[in-house]
Amino acid sequence: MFIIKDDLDKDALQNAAKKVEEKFLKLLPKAVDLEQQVVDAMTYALMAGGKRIRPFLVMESARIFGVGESSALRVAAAVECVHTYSLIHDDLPCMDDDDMRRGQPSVHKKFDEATAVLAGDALLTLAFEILADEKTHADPRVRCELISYMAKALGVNGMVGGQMFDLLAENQELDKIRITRLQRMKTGALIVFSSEAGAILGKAEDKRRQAIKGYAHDVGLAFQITDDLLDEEGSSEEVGKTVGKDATSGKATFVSLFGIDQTRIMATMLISQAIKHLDGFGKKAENLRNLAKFIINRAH
Ligand code: GRG
Repeated sequence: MFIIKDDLDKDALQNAAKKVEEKFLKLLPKAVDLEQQVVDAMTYALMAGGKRIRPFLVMESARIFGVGESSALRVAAAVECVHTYSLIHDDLPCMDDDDMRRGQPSVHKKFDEATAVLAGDALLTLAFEILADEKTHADPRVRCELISYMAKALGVNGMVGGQMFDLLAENQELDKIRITRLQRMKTGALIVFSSEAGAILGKAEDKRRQAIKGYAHDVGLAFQITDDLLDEEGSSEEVGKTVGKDATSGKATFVSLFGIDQTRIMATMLISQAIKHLDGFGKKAENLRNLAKFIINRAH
C-alpha cells in the first residue's frame, strides 16, 4: 500500500459543508406555482450530502488570500451548484445512466428525466446569478473575472468538452496523454477554478495565484485517478454509486493502462507535487495540504 497519512481536520471540512448547506437554503429560488417541482429537485440534489470538497477548496484558498467569509461562502455555494448540476446530468440515461448518487436515487429516478434536465440547468444558471450579485464582491471586475473563469472551466475546453470526450472514448485506444487531457477537462478544470477563486476574490499577485493553480492542477488529476481506483476497488455502498462500470464498458482509465499499484504511485506522486506548490504559504495552507492527502485516501 502507498498511503500518505492525512491529518485533515474533519471538523473543518464538516463546518464548511454545514455553512454552505445553510447558504443553499437562502440562495435557492422561491417558486409560486407548478415550477416548484424544479426547486424541489434542486433542493433534493443539493442537500443529498456529498463531501463538499470544492466548497472547502474555495473557502480555504479565500482564507489564505484574506477574503471575508461571506464572499467566499457565496462562491463556494456557486461551485457546488455547478458540481451538482454535472452529477445530475451525468446520471441521466443518455449519459452515464446511473440510478444511484450520493447513496440515494439519482434525480431522474426520484423525479423524472425532464425534471432532472431542468434542475441541472437551473443550478448552472443559479451559480452565475450568485457570482454576478454585488454581495459576492464589491468590485465588478472581480465578479466578471469569477464569471469568466468559471464559464471557461465548465465549457468546451473544460467540463462539457471533457464529458463529450469521455462519452466518445469507450473502446478507443487512449494513451496517457489523452486520458490525462480528458480528466483535466472533465474533473480538473472545476477543481482548479475552486482553488483559484480565492486568489481572484483576494486580488492575489500573479506568483501566488500560479502557486495555488499548480496545487489544484495536481490535486485535480489525483482526484480523478482516485476515482478510477474506487471504481475498480470500492463497493457501491461505500462509494454511493454504481462501481465497476469502467471495466464493464471497456473504457481506458489510468487503472486499465497501468494497473492498480502504478496508478496509486502516480496519485501519491501528484499529491506530493501538489503540496510542494504550497511551500510559500506557510501554516495557513495546512488544511489544503491535508485535503490533498485526504483526496487520495478517501473511500468514497
Ligand atoms: C454532464 C456536463 C456534464 C458533465 C459531467 C464531472 C462530470 C462531468 C461527471 C461526473 C462523473 C464522475 C463520477 C466523475 C468522477 C469524478 C467526480 C466528479 C466524482 C464526484 O465528485 P465527488 O467525489 O462527489 O466530489 P460528492 O458526491 O462528494 O460531491
